[in-house]
Amino acid sequence: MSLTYGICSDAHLHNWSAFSRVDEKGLNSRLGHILDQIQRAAEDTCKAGGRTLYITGDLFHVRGSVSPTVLNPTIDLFTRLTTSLGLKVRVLAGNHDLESRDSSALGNACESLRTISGIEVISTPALFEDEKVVMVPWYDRLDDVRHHIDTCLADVSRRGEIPDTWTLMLHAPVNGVLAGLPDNGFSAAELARYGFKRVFVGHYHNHKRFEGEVYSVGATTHQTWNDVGSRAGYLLVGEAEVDFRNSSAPRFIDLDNHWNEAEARTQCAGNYVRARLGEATEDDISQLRNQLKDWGVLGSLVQAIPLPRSATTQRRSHVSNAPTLRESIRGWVQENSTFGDPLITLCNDILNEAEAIDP
Ligand SMILES: [Mn+2]
Repeated sequence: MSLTYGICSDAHLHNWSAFSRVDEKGLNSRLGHILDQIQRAAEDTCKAGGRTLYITGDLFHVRGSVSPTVLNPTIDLFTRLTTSLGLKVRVLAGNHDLESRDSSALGNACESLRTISGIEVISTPALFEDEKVVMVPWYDRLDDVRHHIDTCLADVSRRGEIPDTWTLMLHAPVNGVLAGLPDNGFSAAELARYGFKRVFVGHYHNHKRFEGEVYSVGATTHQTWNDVGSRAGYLLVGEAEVDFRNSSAPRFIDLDNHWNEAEARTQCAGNYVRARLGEATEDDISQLRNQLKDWGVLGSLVQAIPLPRSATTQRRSHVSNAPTLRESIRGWVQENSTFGDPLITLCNDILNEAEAIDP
């Protein structure tokens, strides 16, 4: 029996609009990138000697409605994975796959794949003896998830086995995967305490490894500006190790002013790049856009507070009469605070964010 398998999560198959094109066959280019990454994960799983690809939820993006131009290429891909590669694919229900709040076969969009031989769709908790994997789909309330994990554990012990030879896969929030979110999910420590060999969790879009062999799988690719800085890709799981492979799909990145020319080229090429200019004229903006294009970006978003082309002098004289909001803040910080320049920079960044527009 092979003890190697692959795991993908949070593919969010969708006709994404930002930066997408439609190819000659009518396929959305961004949907194509995601399908390609699932295929890559499947191929790498086979190369590593694995026979199964697990998908830990949110295969689809739009709850309760999957468009034919998304569904049909997805069916084609999964058919190829099971026929050409001979893989088994196990697809767990995530919240985005579901029309309902809790997982059920009737409301799970992934069930449309179950007619493909070799695809198993997990809409209710299930144990797979062949690779000793427990899968628990999405339930809105954490206590329901806990209840289902307990039931599966009871099933494991009824088989005369101990949990530490089994692996748990679920779709649920885990605290500490994404910065800035309140801790209202599972703690990794709680999941580790169940005593499984490993726990793999889909839902939050960032790959992260916790103490106690608990892993946030991470999304298959970047999807929006919320993903800047997150780790997207897929996992190859062996008996002794878990290997994270970065997605090779375009990423959403922020232009960093500290990059030199060569670094900027490397970082920008083939990615979607956001740049914040602050106050800038139309000329500044188009100059930066051309620069980004020259560096090979696939798409760019330049955020700026536009100034009229010829108004520089006018603005200066205006400024001398009445301070801008930025100048007022600078003045206040200098007079009243010991934090000085770092605080002024922080305030300006917040203002840039608040005032930013996509021209
Ligand atoms: Mn989710």
